[in-house]
Amino acid sequence: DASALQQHFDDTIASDQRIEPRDWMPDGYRKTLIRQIAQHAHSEIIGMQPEGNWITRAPSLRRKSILLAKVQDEAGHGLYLYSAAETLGADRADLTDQLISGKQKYSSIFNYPSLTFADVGVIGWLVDGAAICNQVPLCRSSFGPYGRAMIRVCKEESFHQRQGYELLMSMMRGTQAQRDMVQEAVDRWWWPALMMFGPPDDRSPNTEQSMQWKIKRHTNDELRQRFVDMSVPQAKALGVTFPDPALVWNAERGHHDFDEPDWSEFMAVIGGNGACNVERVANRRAAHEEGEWVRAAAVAFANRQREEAQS
Ligand code: FAQ
Repeated sequence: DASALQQHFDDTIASDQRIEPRDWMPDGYRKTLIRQIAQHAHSEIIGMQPEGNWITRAPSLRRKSILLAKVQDEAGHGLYLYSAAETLGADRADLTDQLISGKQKYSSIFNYPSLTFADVGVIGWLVDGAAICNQVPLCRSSFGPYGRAMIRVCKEESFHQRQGYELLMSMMRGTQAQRDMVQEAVDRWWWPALMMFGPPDDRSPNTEQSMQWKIKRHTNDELRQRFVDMSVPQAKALGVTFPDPALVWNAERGHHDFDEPDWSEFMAVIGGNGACNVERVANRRAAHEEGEWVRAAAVAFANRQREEAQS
């Protein structure tokens, strides 16, 4: 009966076991996972655009091939995550419709423009860095397919992060103009990177329940703090600064203090009013519409093969 199913679910969560697709789960748990996984998948797909912008203009063949491979990895992550959402009963075509109609969100970070080639390095370093910080704990998420997907995704994101850092190291060894370009890109991406972790805990409607369900393993503020602490020594080694005068080591807390991002900007961006929201979604919609004949051809081919196998 219903209470026995709920009890079994609660016990599974309490004993740190995994919930698998065929297990009974509360509707809210399923809905929350579909929301988070879909948003995550959409982020990977939309996240191809800021860096994709530089593929044709990468300064060398080596940088171009690295960037191509990285952007292609993001597509793979997106597809992998859509598959995880499908194990919960979501329909992939429906999720795409929700993205291109603006009903489902994707990460705020991808609504900022990538203005110089240094942005490619900074996205790798800070954006992939924040993504890893957020996603490593998700490898222990209570839903099996999501946790397992995160393991592979994190391995690739770590590689991406080093790629970004190495690119920036090269630029910092270059001319003063190149160093200035890196600093300018860091100044633009720092605050948006902090916003990736979501609203502060006291304004995060989903955190408490998601922590109870062990979908999330840390709160938004905990992970944001971890990211700041991790990034400060990396910035020092690189020779750049973050645009926050309040950023100082607090020996008592054993953490860095830092200022709040502009949460009204965050709300505007997730509400669809960031610098690039319209362009990002329009590009995704155009790709979907222009790809219609490919999907139709794939279905026709599969049908013909099935008919041939039957005859
Ligand atoms: N942007 O109650 P909470 C990548 C929404 S990494 C947009 O705190 P939650 C790799 C939230 O959905 C980026 N929306 O929500 C890459 C909720 O919306 P609702 C993707 C945001 O879920 C690198 C509302 O605000 N990573 O793509 C954001 O408990 C380089 C209230 O917030 C993931 O998605 C935001 N930043 O915590 C690719 C990781 N923050 O209820 C290419 C998985 C919050 O209106 C290049 N997701 N919202 O529908 C998570 O860990 C969580 O969903 C959080 C938000 C932490 C993002």
